[in-house]
Amino acid sequence: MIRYFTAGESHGQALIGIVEGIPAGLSISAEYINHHLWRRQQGYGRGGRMRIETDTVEILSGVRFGKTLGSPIALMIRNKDWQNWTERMSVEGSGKGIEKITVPRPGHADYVGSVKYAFDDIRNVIDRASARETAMRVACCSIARKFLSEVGIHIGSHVMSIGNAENKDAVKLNKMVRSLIHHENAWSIAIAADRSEVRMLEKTANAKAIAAIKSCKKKGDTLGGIFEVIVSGIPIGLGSYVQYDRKLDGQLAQAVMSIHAVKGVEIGDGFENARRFGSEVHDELLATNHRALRPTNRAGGLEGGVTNGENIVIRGAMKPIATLANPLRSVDIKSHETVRSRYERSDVCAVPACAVIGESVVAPVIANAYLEKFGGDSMKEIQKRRK
Ligand code: EPS
Repeated sequence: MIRYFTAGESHGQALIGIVEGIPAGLSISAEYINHHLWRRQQGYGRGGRMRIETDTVEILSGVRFGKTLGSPIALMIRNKDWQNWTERMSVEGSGKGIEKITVPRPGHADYVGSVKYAFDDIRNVIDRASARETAMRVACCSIARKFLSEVGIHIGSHVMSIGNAENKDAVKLNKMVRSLIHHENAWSIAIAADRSEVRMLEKTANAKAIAAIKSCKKKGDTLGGIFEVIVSGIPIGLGSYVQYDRKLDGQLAQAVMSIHAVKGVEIGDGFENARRFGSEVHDELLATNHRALRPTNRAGGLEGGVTNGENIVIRGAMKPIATLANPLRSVDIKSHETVRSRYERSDVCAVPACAVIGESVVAPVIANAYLEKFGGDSMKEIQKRRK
């Protein structure tokens, strides 16, 4: 089974990742991972940090002559900004003379983190709770994504809304998405979305979103939004209904919910379906020569926690980033006074990046379900088993 861990502080020396369980013989390169890292760094509304960093990965182990060895893969992304933080984030020394941060930002992990770990300096929380960690998550998960692409499973995403800016015509948007997939696979959605600064497929919504971010920035505020991840090429029967922790929809929801600032997840038309009659919700089965076909996919490709052969559709709702240039009230944990919260350089909107992270985190979940069904130790063995 594929497992991965990340380590690293936002302003520390580097981000580190270890990926285990990738079968032997998978072709992988730093260039492939770097492309996804680049995609994560894009988007209108990002802050100053993205102008400092050009995230690139160093593969330290588990790959030889461009192919995985089946052994743990160690990855590193150096933080360029580290050179500006060597004293404040030093591993050694006493920290004497370094200013402590004592005002938590509402909505961030600052307050709960400082209480939980008994810190008197919130910097200790900020640096690990930062969404900078997602750079390494994207790197780790892109190896699972590469594995999936070799077995015909492709992942894409697009942004559905940013603040109030959205395409109100859901049917039109759905048609657009479907036609992109029919021409190729779900990756073609990502390619189309990557052409837009806000990763939106429809021009009017795109322009509205950019205008919304611009005016939000002027006000010192932030904006969230909703993104959709689509996975194509899925065989019937991944996941299981027989035990709660084997339900693939539950596992996918956990993965997407674990992304920083994501506060809602739906599979297919999850929330909209709750307002409809059953007859308007369930995807009918129609007989064809080979197998039952469905004219609709409101279930988002999963029934009973098991893939039904349709594309997996999973959406995430990202709340607006908690760091506000025009801050809310907070409490100084040292003086216990109500004060204005502090501002620390941040993004105004990171929904486009969040969509790329969403594409990434679903990859190991689906790869594991695939390996459970068709698994083996090497790519050769796996390709044979699928036939
Ligand atoms: C991020 C790096 C961070 C933030 C952002 C995501 O860098 P810095 O803290 O130096 O500005 O820009 O993190 C947050 C929005 C957050 O709230 O923590 C990145 O690499 O994506």
